[in-house]
Amino acid sequence: MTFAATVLTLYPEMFPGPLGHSLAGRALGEGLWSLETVQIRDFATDKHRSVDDTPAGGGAGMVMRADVLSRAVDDVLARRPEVPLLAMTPRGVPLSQARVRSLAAGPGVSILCGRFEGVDERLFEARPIEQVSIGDYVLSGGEMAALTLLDACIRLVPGVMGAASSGTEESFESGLLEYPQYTRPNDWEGRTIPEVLRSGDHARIGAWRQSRAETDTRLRRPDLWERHGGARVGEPSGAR
Ligand code: 6GU
Repeated sequence: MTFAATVLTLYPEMFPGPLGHSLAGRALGEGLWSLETVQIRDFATDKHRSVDDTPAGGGAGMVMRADVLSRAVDDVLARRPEVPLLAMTPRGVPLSQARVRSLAAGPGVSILCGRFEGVDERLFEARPIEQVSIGDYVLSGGEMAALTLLDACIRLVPGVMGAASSGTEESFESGLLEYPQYTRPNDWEGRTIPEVLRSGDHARIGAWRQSRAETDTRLRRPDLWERHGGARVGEPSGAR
């Protein structure tokens, strides 16, 4: 079974883009995932093929029309009824590694890429669309966000990553940032690799890595640390 990605966009030439290279590109060539783009403009009906109009209530920019988008969305929902449909928008629910993992375990994903100042809200009321954001900053459109989401999914599709621990030892899988990594040369500009990592003592190495994952998460991502459980009761705070 392969992971079927369908992207609804005004800019199909942006795909596969970077996903045609490296790990994802190799997997695409091997048929481990597939990519279809749908040109939203093909569902416009007027002679100028318009897909957007001025915002109700006034304001800057243009809003994507529900009537045009619904025809594109209905076409994809009819052809891929078992595949979840997402819309990339800064108004969406933040993407998580847990959601990525659940998508990668399924039959694929369909993704609507918004442009301009947004999408007519009535589309989201009338169709089963999950609105997703990739972070608290604004992109000029959903295409780069869709590429990001697809990259995160594809590397977890069975067969894509090979033996590389299938990604379960990484940042966010444990609810913590990953521990730092080092490689040779041992001495670089007078800085040496922590002795414990060269000791061959896997119990000590495991304990050191867990400790660094916790310290780094607490200092860099207090939000994650709090969700992970934060400072444990009964543990002396001096140990951290
Ligand atoms: Cl999913 N789309 C856009 N346009 N901007 C974003 C985003 C998505 N996530 C964060 N910023």
